[in-house]
Amino acid sequence: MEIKTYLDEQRQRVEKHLADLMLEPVGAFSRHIESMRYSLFVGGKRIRPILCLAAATAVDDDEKTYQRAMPVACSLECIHTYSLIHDDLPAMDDDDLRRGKPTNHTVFGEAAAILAGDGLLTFAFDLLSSQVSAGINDSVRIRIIQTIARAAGSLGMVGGQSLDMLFAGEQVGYEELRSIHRSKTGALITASVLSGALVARADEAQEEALQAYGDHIGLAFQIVDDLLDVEATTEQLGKPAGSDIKSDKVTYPSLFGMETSRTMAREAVQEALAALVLFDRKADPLRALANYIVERKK
Ligand code: GRG
Repeated sequence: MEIKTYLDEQRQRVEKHLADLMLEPVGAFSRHIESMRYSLFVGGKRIRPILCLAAATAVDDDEKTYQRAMPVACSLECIHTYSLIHDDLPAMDDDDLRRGKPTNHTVFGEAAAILAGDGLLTFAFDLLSSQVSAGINDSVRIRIIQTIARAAGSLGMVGGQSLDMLFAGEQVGYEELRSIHRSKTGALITASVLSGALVARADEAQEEALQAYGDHIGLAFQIVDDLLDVEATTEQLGKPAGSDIKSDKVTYPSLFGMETSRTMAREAVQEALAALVLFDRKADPLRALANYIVERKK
């Protein structure tokens, strides 16, 4: 499958639905909603929603299942975008470029950016509770909400970010690094895959396999992110390159060197592909996404 065509097409479908579902900037809250929309529509690869849709398709390739997964996919992008807005704040990474454009707080101010993040996070759960309904029973819906809430929360992304802050400037070892990344980056990626599988009513073996797939690509994604921070340009990334070195962060390249890190990312992708062995051709988009994650240039 041609991954570029697939990604472009999926990104467009996600963005169309995001545009349909997102609040309109009218009325008393228009400036606040504008600030949410700014970061949501400014760009981004949309990897998490696409993983959710591809996982649903791997289990059941009926278009109805894909459509049912779409609001879940959109909610994941809202949560991810909130995390980027907050990550860029002066109290966190203090960055002024994201997705190739000025960061939310440099455009709207710090207080408005905090609220834009809060608004997107909350809106994601509004979508999950109000838009994920047709063809999905309440117990499955609750499991989807729980899976995403846990991945985004204190034992997932928020917890990982707090560890990242706690260890800033310290010479952490591999175990700590792995644990930061598993929660900060990996948890939401795995939840994206699992929530898509839940929409499609995956059985236990499929769920287990997709959990393993998500864990391995989450690791590969993070290693590649570290490699790109060293190798790519600010223009390519749409965010400041070299920021890990500047902030003296322990990363895969700083612990293992570039070549070993690249090998580790490729091995993680091989393990992700191996986890898909029980799936047929319907999982080809997931296979292509795993390869894309390790070969990506931004
Ligand atoms: C503030 C609660 C809170 C969490 C922040 C996401 C995050 C946690 C921090 C971002 C720092 C970072 C560079 C993490 C590495 C992996 C990552 C999440 C990269 C950005 O995701 P992409 O590449 O971005 O999918 P786009 O813009 O394409 O959506």
